[in-house]
Amino acid sequence: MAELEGLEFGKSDFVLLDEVTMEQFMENLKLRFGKGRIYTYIGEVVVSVNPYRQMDIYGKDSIEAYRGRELHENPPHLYAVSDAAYKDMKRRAKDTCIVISGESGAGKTEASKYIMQYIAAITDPSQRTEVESVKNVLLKSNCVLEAFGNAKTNRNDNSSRFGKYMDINFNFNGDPTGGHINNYLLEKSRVVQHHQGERNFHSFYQVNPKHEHQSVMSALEVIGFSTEEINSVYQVLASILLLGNIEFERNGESVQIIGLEAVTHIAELTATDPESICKSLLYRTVATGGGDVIKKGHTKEDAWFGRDAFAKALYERLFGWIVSRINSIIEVKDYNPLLHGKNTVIGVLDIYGFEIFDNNSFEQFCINYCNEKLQQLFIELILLQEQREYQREGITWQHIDYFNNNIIVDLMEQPHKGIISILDEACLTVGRVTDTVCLESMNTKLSQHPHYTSRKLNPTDKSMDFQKHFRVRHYAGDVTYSVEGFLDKNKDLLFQDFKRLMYNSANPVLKDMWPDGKLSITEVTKRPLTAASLFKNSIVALVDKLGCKEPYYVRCIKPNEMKSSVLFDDARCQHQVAYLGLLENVMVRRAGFAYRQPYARFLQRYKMTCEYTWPNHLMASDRDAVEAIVNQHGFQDDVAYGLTKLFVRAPQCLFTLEQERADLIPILVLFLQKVWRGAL
Ligand code: AD9
Ligand code: MG
Repeated sequence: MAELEGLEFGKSDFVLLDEVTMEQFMENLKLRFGKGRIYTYIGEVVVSVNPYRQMDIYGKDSIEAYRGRELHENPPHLYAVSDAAYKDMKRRAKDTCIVISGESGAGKTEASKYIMQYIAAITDPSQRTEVESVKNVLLKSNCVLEAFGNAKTNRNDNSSRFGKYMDINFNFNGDPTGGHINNYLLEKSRVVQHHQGERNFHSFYQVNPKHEHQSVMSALEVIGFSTEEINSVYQVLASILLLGNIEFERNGESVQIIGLEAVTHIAELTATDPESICKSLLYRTVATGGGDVIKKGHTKEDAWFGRDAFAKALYERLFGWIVSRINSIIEVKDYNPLLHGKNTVIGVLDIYGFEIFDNNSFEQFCINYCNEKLQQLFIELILLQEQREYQREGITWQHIDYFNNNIIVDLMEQPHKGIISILDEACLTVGRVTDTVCLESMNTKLSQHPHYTSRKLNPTDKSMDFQKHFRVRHYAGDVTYSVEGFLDKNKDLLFQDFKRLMYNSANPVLKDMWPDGKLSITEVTKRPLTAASLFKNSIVALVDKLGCKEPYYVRCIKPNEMKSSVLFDDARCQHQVAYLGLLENVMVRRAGFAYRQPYARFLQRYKMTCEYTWPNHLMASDRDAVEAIVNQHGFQDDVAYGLTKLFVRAPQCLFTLEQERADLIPILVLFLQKVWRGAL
């Protein structure tokens, strides 16, 4: 068992702070980071600070130390929450989930991998082939998803450019039987454009560094992709790169392609013909009012737009296809609840954190919307969880005031009035509605909203071009969005011709990625949902899914911008603590009873501090023995007795007990040594 931490490492649970102030919170966080203690609790929530160095805390010994133990028996660790989520799922046959949040580079993806490794390590002791293979596929899928969904950004060399929610299914024995991955909003614009110093998705560079390429290839093979499928994946990647070599020039009235060799090459790779590719790049098929179908030539701008949209869509479809292929391999098959018992789930959510950049666009808007929704869920669930625990234990619940971000969520998602609706309306309006016109509409409709600032209202502020920006006061801080490109990104238009082109590919794998290419132009009358609405729907579904599970939280903090293992940037960390709502979290936890522990465990830890319980008690129950400890210390007014647990209102009681325990241990050790040596 891992050694419990001494007091020199600070408080292992923020609820034990003397006072809940930002100063004390930060002091404790910094002290612990400096001493290599990267995890700290707030009750059952783990606060994690990215160490930016290899820590010796994830090995087999650590796994054994945490296996089957209760949360506060060992120093705070991801493994402890993973174990709690697993035990909860197994003992109570209840679905649980672990929600990991924090900004880019804070350590979410690493945390999700450690959690999965832990779960894999503690399950299936008899190592049955079918369970081992499920575990293997689940672990290998990380490698593949990272290769195709991660990229080097200015903030993180291995930044996830998509949100990931993975369900792991378990049978009644508690062994993994399968899983399912949901992916959210892949940042596909990176395929055609990225900031200086950043890169495209890793997958585009793994043709050269041989070992990386091989590890992805072997992961694909282990998961169960066929050779044909793996070849197809690389053919699509190569085609996207080649599309970048195609350019357009005006020739009289029409537009022509420069780079026909690239077209020929793409045709070979995608099992289509060069002529069809040229047509799709230069024309679009439209249905006229009279029901005729005609080919309309692109302008040069349309052709560029079409080419980029095609490259982005090829990648997005490829990524989506890889995920669904993995899902089809790991889905639980032949599960009969009558034979196999209840099928339960642990979900792990690793999703982009709140983003505030110098230039915030549509993607940041969506990501921040998602974070508002998750924050809303966090507040509701943390409070609800507390309420339920009080009910279970028969203790009276007192109302707690907290900041409710519903008002911001409404600003973004409310039908007809919210920003997403206004954007959608602008996208559906016939004729050329520009980003600026759409902004005007938002300014008019939302100018009274306390969390929306029309930049136009303050034209003296020269820091931003007021015709292009609006500002939202998010729970995590103010973000100024540049509306430029919002409508195009929201419409996410891809000419139907490209879909048909790919659907007609002679390669069945590629065809499979483009099922909607089957529709003829006269059938494609209904407008597809906009990108923002699709995203909104997927996040609403995600929140529903998480809402009916027992949640565990990991809140990740990035200690500095330099990827340094020793630097603790006070201002940056404090900002994150503030917007993750960690202080409020401590307050909620302390508002009623800061600390609670099952009677047996409380007794085990503090029995040495009371003459009636040391070394053993003779009372009717552990609860009575605990009462004896409480009474001897005069804590009667600070506690309540639940059915199975003692609830402690004032953390000071625990400090006193901890201190007494720390003072007594050396004396007891001396005493025992003397007994052993026969001196007593
Ligand atoms: V992003 O939103 O996907 O851009 P994440 O996922 O929050 O971001 P990530 O897990 O990728 O961050 O961590 C960034 C880097 O920090 C990793 O590549 C590691 O180099 C480093 N890191 C994070 N957590 C740990 C850890 N527990 N131990 C050691 C770590 N290094
Ligand atoms: Mg990540």
